[in-house]
Amino acid sequence: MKFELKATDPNSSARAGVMTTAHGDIQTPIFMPVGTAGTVKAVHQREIKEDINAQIILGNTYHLYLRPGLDILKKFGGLHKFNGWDRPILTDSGGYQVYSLAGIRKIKEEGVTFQSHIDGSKHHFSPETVMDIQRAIGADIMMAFDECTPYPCEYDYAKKSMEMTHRWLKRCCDRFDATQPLYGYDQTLFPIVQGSTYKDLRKQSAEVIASFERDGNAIGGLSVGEPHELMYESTELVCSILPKDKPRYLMGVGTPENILEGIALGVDMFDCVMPTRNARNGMLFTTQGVINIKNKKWEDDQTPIDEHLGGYVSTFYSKGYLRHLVHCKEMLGAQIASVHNLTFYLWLVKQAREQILAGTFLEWKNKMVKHLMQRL
Ligand code: PRF
Repeated sequence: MKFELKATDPNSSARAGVMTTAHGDIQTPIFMPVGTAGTVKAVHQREIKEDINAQIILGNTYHLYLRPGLDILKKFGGLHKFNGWDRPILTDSGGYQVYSLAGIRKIKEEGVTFQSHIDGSKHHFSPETVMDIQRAIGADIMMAFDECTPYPCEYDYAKKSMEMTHRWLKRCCDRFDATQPLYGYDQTLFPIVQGSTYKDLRKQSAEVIASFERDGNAIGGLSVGEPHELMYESTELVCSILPKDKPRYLMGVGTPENILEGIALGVDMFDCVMPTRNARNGMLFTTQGVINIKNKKWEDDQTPIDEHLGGYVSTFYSKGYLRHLVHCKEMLGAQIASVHNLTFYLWLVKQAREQILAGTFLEWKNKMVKHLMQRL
């Protein structure tokens, strides 16, 4: 994988770049729609590509391993062939989903034993098995196996956990380097910085992670309930240590505001369930601010969902019609709202990139953060 910086903002740490993967280029900064179980919920591949113009989507090791399982994925020749998405895919390692979804789990040095959230069956993930699973999925970008600590977290626990994540990373790299891709194209591995909200731990973790000299680096353990200021401080500190010439990925972030602030601090990649999950609950992000489409005030509104966005569903359907669909829990409501919100997120990072290339990012960002988070 290659990463080329195209521009750096003179007034912040924001950067615009291009990542090159076996399944095509990614213009950064980028938002990656979450496709947990091999599908971005309620959205067709054609819409992700042609309406939303996503350049890369996410998959989850934990979910894909449980269903459809590795035998099926291997028979199909990997996730790209299985779901028909021919652009890049990044898979999370399970180092987060195991903690947030699985039933009773035991974390040991060797790995994690957990119960499936689907049928209670018992499974084991280790740094090695998680590398093998991501090889079988065929992700362009694989993530290291880590432990995401909760917030708040005792210092001693955060330190021990971070040290184990570093040891797990060594095992991930050894397994990754000792194995080959299954489907004839290159894959790469990103390590993950941890350390909770402790500055000395974050610094240490960023230094250790950088020393592995992989193609890109991720920042984990944030956006887990800590105040935004702490998230920004940790991100700033970690970005000042991670190499400039490699992409930085802030995992599970966030709101439009979080993304713009993250870009200003030097982050290149983001993912979050927020645009799709909130869409299903009627929360829409628009170029004019945030809308709760279930609100009665939209009942007779004949204006488009967002006429400034330019996407198909956002211009074609009215707020009043979408309100009716979401109100009646019609499936089409979830579909339209999801496509709309993702179109907005991809529009946002594209605008940010253009502002960085033009050298005007910081001023634009400060204006947009206030504008976009207004409640309409
Ligand atoms: N680790 C992994 N995936 C993640 C996180 C993490 O810390 C987060 C934290 N916001 C989201 N997704 N492996």
